[in-house]
Amino acid sequence: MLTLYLAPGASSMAPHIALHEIGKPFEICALSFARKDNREASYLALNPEGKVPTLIIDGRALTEVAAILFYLAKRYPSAELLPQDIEMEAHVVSWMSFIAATVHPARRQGLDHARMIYTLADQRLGDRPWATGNYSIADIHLFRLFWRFYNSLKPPKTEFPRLFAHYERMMARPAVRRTCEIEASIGYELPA
Ligand SMILES: N[C@@H](CCC(=O)N[C@@H](CS)C(=O)NCC(=O)O)C(=O)O
Repeated sequence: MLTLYLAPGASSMAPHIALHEIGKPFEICALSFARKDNREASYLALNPEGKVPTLIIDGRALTEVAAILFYLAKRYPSAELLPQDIEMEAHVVSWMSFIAATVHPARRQGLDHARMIYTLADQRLGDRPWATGNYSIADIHLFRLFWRFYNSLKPPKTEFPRLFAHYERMMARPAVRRTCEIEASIGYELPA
C-alpha cells in the first residue's frame, strides 16, 4: 500500500497529481503546518527535515518530490509518466534537478530573483507543449511550482506566456483537477 503525507498546496501536490494520473489505490495523510503536525516526533521519524511530501511504500519512507515522482513513474510504467528513451529520460531528470535546486528556492531569494528564474523556465520550456516532448513527471513537478507562484502573486499572463499555457494544459487534466479539488476541500494553509 502507498500512503502519501501531504499538506494542501505544498510540494506534496506533485506526487498527489502523479498518483491520480496512475489511478491505483492509495491513501493520503494530510498534515497541518499550522498545527505543526510536520514537527511531531512521529513524522520526523519518517522525514527528519519535517517537510512534505513523504511516500510510505509498504511501511518504508521515501522523501523528496523528484525521488517520489521517479519511483511512481518507474513502478507504474503503463501511466507513461517517463520516456522510454534514455536520453529523454535524462532530460526529465535534468528538468527535475533544475526545478528542485533552482526554481523551488527562488522565491525565498526575493521577488526579482524569482521572476528571473521563472523567465529562464519559460524560455527553457519554449513552444513545446510539455517539458520533454511527451507529458511526464517533469511537467507535474514544474506545474506545482508555477501553480503556487501564479496563484500567490498573479503576475500578468504575458510575463510568462509559455509557463501560463503549460499551466492551462495541466489544469485541463482530470488528475490535476481532482488533486486540486481534494486539497482545497481539506483547506489550504499557505502563506500569502
Ligand atoms: N526538497 C524537498 C522540499 C520540500 C519542501 O520544501 N516542502 C515544504 C512545503 S512546499 C515543507 O514541507 N515545509 C514545511 C517546513 O519546512 O516546515 C522536496 O523536493 O521534497
